[in-house]
Amino acid sequence: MSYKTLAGSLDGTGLRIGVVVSRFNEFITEALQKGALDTLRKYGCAANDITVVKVPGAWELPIAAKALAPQCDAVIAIGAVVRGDTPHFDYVAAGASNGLSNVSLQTNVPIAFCVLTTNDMQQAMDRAGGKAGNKGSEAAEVAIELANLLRQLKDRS
Ligand code: INI
Repeated sequence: MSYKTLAGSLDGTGLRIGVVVSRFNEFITEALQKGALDTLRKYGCAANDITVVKVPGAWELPIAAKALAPQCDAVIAIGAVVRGDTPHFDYVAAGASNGLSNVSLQTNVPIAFCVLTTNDMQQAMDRAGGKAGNKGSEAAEVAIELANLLRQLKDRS
């Protein structure tokens, strides 16, 4: 018995990728953005097929991703939400994650979730090019893989 198995490749050629980036905790999000853009280029995405959109904070990522998604094969959403002394963290983190999930399902455009939600700044730095790698780079790989997978799935229907 042989099964048809579908999986997206890491070939970025011809893919249009949107990168939505929050400015809050900018030194973290800039490092994540650099990781994402370097990896997109490494896998063959053309510079003029990549659109970077800046928003003030992680809360604003979903609305910008929703406007950008129809023009893209995949979107990468980048933010850094760092826990403080009040429950604000929980509202911003939940709004960003639920909102981005909803946008992806509503638009059928994959959104790679690169919103760090950390207890402190050190944990964020560790994940933005520090000892835990660069989550922006990982998100770029996910965006390319999912864009190619969704193309295959759409071609079958
Ligand atoms: N936005 C973030 O991206 N990260 C945070 O850690 C953060 N904190 O802690 O407040 C944050 N707040 C701003 C929020 O995203 C909105 O921009 C703001 O509430 C205006 O809508």
